[in-house]
Amino acid sequence: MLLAPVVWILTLLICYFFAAKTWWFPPPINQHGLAYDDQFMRTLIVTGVIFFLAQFALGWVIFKFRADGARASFSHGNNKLEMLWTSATALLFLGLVLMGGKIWAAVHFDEAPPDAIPIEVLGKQFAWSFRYPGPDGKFGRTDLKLVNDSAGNPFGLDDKDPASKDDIVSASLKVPLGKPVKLLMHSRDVIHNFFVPELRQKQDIVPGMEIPMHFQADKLGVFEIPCSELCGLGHFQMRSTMTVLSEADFEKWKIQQAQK
Ligand SMILES: [Cu+2]
Repeated sequence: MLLAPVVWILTLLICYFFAAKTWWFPPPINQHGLAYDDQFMRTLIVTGVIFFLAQFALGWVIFKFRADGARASFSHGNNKLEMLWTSATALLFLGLVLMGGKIWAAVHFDEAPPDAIPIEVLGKQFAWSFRYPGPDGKFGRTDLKLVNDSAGNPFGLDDKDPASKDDIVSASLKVPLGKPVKLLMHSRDVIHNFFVPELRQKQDIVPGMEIPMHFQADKLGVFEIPCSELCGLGHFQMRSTMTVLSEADFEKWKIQQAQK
């Protein structure tokens, strides 16, 4: 008999932590993040109401059918009711998947706008590197044989190519406010994962592939990029930052970097 109130109290506690947003996401900084959070909320409300009702009913059944000395009776269920809640659940899930799928596809299937700023991302055990094409707007030639982390050349830039000379290599990501950015992501060794929680975007980077991802940040600030794929012993320290700068500051930063 005690089990019923325990189930009810646990249910209320769980619902409270979700409603009060005790442990919640950081606020989003892009349009996709807002759409993502709206869809998350819709899903949470639908599943939350069902969770609450089901747990409440569970407590009631425990209370109502507790052992009171009577002989147990068996029920064979109700086919009509079974069909009803199975198809209702299927419809609900399908609806939520279709709505959420659209938001996901807008990021992963749609092409980046033609004026998006290209930035190459390199993940390796256990650090991030970022490359900008420099003033000429062209990524220069790279050669695997020239890769040298201790000399500050993680991409293997070939100095003999004039297009390589002005490329900017940075250990942290800088992006301009309100401008579309297109990341071209590579991994040198194992699968890594590029994740900025505030963008609500997360993407595996598979060695041997160029994986694109685009976004536009609409809020100034510094945001963490934790590698989100368990990629080896040093995984915990594989993190960098993304700084969203005003357009003027971004241009200034690029000029400073080019002079180095
Ligand atoms: Cu990693």
